[in-house]
This record gives sequence, C-alpha cells and structure tokens, in this order.
Amino acid sequence: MSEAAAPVRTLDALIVGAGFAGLYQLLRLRRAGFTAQVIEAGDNVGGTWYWNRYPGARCDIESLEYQYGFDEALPHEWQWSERYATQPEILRYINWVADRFDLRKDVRFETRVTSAHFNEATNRWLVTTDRGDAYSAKFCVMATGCLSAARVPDFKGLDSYKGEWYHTGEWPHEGVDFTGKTVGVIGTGSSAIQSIPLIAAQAKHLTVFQRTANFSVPAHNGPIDEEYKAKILQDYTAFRRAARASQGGVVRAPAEKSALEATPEERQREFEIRWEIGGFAIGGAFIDLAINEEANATAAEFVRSKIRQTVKDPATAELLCPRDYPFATKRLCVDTGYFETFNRDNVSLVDVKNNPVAEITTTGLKLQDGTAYDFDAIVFATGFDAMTGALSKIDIQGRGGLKLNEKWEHGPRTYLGLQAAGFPNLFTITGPGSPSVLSNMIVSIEQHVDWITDCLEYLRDHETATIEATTRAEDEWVDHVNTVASFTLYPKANSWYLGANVPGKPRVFMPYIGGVGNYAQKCDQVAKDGYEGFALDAKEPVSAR
Ligand code: N01
Repeated sequence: MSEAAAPVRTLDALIVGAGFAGLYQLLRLRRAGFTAQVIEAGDNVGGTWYWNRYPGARCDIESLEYQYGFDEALPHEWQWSERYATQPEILRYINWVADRFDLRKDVRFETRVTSAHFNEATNRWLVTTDRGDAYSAKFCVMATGCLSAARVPDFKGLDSYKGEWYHTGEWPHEGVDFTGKTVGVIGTGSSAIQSIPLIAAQAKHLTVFQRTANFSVPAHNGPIDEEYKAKILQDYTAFRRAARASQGGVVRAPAEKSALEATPEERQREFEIRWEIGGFAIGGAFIDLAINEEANATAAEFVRSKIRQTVKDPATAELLCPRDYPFATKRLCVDTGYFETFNRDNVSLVDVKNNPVAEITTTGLKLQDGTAYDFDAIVFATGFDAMTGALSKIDIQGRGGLKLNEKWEHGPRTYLGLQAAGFPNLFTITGPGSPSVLSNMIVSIEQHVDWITDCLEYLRDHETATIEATTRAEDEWVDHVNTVASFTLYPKANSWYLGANVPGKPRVFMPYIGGVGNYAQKCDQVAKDGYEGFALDAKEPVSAR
C-alpha cells in the first residue's frame, strides 16, 4: 500500500450492504460480541428500498409479513398504514429500526467495496473500497441483495439522448414530475407494472414498449385487517416460525387439490376467490400449477380472461395477454390498476417482441423497422443483473487467487447459497442456490443471518480458523437445486431467475425452489451435524496468532 493510504482496520467481520440483511447481520454480530463494520454505497440504510423510489413502488408481500420478526416488540410498536406498504413507508421503517438499535454508527456510507481478497497466510479477507479504505476481516458477509445491480440494456445512442432518462432501480431521491411530458417506458416487469399507472396519470402521453407480456394480479390494497393483525400479534414469533417452515416464507393454508381433479366450475370458483383476495394468493390455488402444464394452463387462461374483461380495446388486450410461457414462471406481478391504464386515451402500447428497440436517438428511440418516437423522458424499467450482478462487480478472490467471477463463469455454484468452495469464511446472504427471491425475502434473510451468526459463534467456541464449503457438497447441492427446478415449469420461461435477461449470462436456474421450510431444515441439520459439507480448519496460521 502507498504511504498515503488509510491504515488497514482489523475486524472480526466485514458486511457489505446496509439493507434488511446487512443491518440485521450487524446487530446479531454485535450482540454476539464480534467487531463488525458495514460498507454501504448509498448515503443511508435501506438497500432495495433506498434505491427503488420509482412512483408506485411498494412491496408485493403484505406489511404484516414483510417486516423483521427477530424482536417481538417491533411489530407491536410499528404501525403499518396499509396492507401492502409503499416504498417510503418501508424506508421509514428500516430507518426506525436502524435508529432503535443505533446501527448507523457502524455503517460507512457512500462507499463501495471494490475488492475482497483472501490471504491464505493470515486466513483473513483484505477488503478495499473506492474511498481507499482497507479492512482486514476474518469473515466477510455479502449482504449485497439479489436485485441490486440495475441494468440498462446496452442500447446504441443512449449517450446522445437529450431528454431525461431514469432507471426504476436508481430513481432520483427528489422524485420526478412527468406532468405535461411525453414519456416512454421500456419494460413490463414488476417495476413497470407498478409505475405505469402513476406515470400515466401525470404524463401528457405515455408509450409503453413491451417485449414480453406479464401475468399480473390485482393487489386489492387497502387498510390492514385489524382482527387478523390482532390475532397474529398475539404471538408474532410463532407466526414467523410458521413462515420459516412454509414453502414461500408466508403463512398460507396450502392447496390440497390438483387443478385437473377440480371440475371447471370448482376451478373457476377457486381462482375467483383467490383473485378477490389479491396478490400471490392465486399462485397457491392448486397443488400442481407450478409443475403440470395442463394445470398451469387453467390459471393462465383465467388471468387472460381477466385481462380481456378489463382492457376495452381487443387488440391491446390480446397484446397484453401473456402466452409464451407458463403462468407465474416469470415472477408474478402484483398491480393496482395496471391493465386499466391501457384504457386511458393518453397511453399506448407498442409490441417490441419482433421489432426491438434498435437505438436511442437524440430525441427518443427508434425501433428496428425504423419507426421513431420522441420523448421528453424515457424510463428504463429493464430490471437487474439478478442474484450474481452485485457480487460480480466486486473483485472477489479466494484461495490461490481464484476469482469468484471465473468460478461462476458457467453459472453460480454454492453450497446452500451460503458459501462457495474456494472462498473460506465468505458468506452470501440469500445467495444463489437458496430460496431467496422465491420467498418472502425478510424471512430468508433472517434465516441466513441467524445461521451465519450461529456458525461464527461455533467457530469461535471451537477455536476454528476457517469454514469452507467442500467442492463435493457444493456439486451435490448444485445438482439438487437443478433437479428440483427441472421438476417445475420455471425453466420454460426466459426469466431473470435463469439469467435470461442479460445477454451472454449462462442459463442456470439460480434460486432454490425446494421451499423455505425444507431448506431451513437442511441448514439446521448441517449445523447440528458439525457443519457437514463444510471443511473446518482448526489451525490458525502462525501469522494470525
Ligand atoms: O425487472 P424485470 P423489474 N427491450 O426484469 C424488459 C422485484 N421487484 O425491475 O421480459 C425491451 O422483471 C423485460 O422484457 P423481457 C421482483 O422480484 C419487486 O420489473 O425480458 N424490453 C421486462 O419486461 C421483480 O421480478 C417488487 O422480455 C426490455 C422488463 O424490461 C424483480 O424485482 C417491485 C429490454 C424488466 O422486468 C425485477 O423487476 C419491483 C429491451 N432491451 C421489482 N430489456 C415488489 O415487491 C429488458 N426489457 C413490489
């Protein structure tokens, strides 16, 4: 290091990211007596809820379930104002939690981790940042988020565009006023589906460019059901225990029947009931929607019938009907007035499936066939380099200088989504190979943080220097993750779960679809068995003593 460089700070653990995961990890490590520091790129806490400030951003999981569960007092003290909380309210909540536990003092804001290298002589990670900081940490915990690397497609001409442009995942803090403006939105995923109704209400004219139509169900947002709330708050810890034992990290009565066993009338009734409940309820209507094409087609057709009932212009309705992939095998969207928005006179829908956006011009954009559009503003609702994108931006090197990006060249490989072989003492919270994005993220985050903290305590108690996933355990887990995914219809969609939205990204189903409950049980068993599948090395190298 040069003489001017800051001194290396020695820590037990370095945590990357101050979202829900990083903050809870900090709290747990602090309480367990470890020294820990969080590094965060933003100027405050919040992670995904700090960055995604686009109009209409709110959580698709109900507020009573999308909050921390580790402290019974929190859900009693914090009052959510709606069934589905808005982004500003969730951001206020996470700030309240940060204040309550005095977490900010251990967060270095406006700083990006640039590299993390494992030193085999000392068994420590040397972590550096874009501000010239250097940390020597025994453990490194990546709480970098699954959907945090925003992605604007590599459009020719973007630099030449004279109007304003925004990505939903990096929205200006001061907000954007689209009043009187002509606006183009590219993309029709969750972020677009939430923001389009609000942008349309402001803009002079909105043009939506759709490559793939999406299945979306109404949120039916509204006030919280006080009776239900009182019931779960009687024992919130037990409620969360049930969530951790469930399929998706939310407490729901499981479906019992096959869609194919039900009569058409029964099916219609069940779908209608679930449509009225709103949100993801419809996905759990029958046991075989995710695994049987014929069963799945019944749900797909039900949603298409709702789109046709809602959208007045038949050609627009047909264009909005998804048909290239099974229902809910791309992330199901939850909306408030999305399809209705296409009945407005100031909104038009453009199909870019076979006539893609070819370039951004100085005044707007041009499609492959030469059709040009002028806009005052363009919104890229084009998603993220999901699950691996944030990690791939950091130069992570494990044993023998092994680069994580090289190791994952053909897709991410982990044991339990917690560790990658060759990278001792480095953990990923909700990493690829864990239920993560297929679950209520907070439930999965807490499960990982609890597991990692218990693991670090175990290592300390047993005077163990390193823990590292074995290649064998990793290979078996990756096979298992792929096998379980192959039993489902998910691989049939070109989704970001498979990296399909990023040109050149290997097509690998990244999250674990075997269920939060089964997965948590496996993690617990692994720990009980003395961290089976991990190599534990008791020897502290001489230089670390
Ligand atoms: O991103 P997406 P997102 N030309 O990848 C299109 C979570 N989330 O930000 O489908 C034209 O889903 C792309 O088209 P296609 C949630 O898990 C949660 O909306 O690839 N179009 C797609 O329509 C979600 O799934 C919440 O053909 C292009 C869109 O852009 C995840 O974040 C809210 C294009 C991207 O959709 C990501 O959602 C918001 C191109 N060149 C997000 N490139 C809540 O919980 C891409 N597209 C509320």
